[in-house]
Amino acid sequence: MLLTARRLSKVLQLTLAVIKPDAVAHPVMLEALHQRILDNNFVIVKCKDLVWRRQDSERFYVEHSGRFFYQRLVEFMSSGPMRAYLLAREDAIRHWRELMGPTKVFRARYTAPESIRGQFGLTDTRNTTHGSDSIESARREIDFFFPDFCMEEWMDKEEPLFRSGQIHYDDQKQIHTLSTQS
Ligand code: 3AN
Repeated sequence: MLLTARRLSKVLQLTLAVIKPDAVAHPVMLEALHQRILDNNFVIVKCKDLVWRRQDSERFYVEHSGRFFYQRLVEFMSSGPMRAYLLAREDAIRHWRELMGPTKVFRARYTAPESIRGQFGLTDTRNTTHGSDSIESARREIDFFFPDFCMEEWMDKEEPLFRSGQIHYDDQKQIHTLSTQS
């Protein structure tokens, strides 16, 4: 599919988005979330399905290790397959978090019923998606999920092309690629 080239003036920002095991377990929900990403003008730079070991979950959420929900969270995040996305957009971090809605599902349902968590969230732990909350955490989390990806190199070489060029959505790979690469 050829996307209409949208010439953007602001530099694209990268963020890490994760579809958690509660949503990946339901193919229809997973498909709806993938479509939601596309409908909201995110560029899908990378996408991968994976399963965490308990140690991965503990390491990723180490900042929450003293919290009452930590064990529950660690167990849940290593309980089944999930999907990680490397997304690009102007203000990607803010836009993805806005699209996810509040962490707490009860609040999401009432204050942001159209949000992903408002629509699909089950509990405060099984809340469908994750998103980086700052530039620093995006850098750390992208590195955690996509260790071979070099952010500096992408910003330097690919970002200007993604921003100004024609982008193809590759139906097979389910990611965007530059037209010049196809
Ligand atoms: P967010 O994912 O919205 O950035 P964080 O970073 O505060 O929220 O929390 C990380 C994850 O920990 C949440 N996505 C959720 O799965 C879990 N969590 C946060 N707060 C609670 C809570 N009060 N009860 C249960 N699980 C929670």
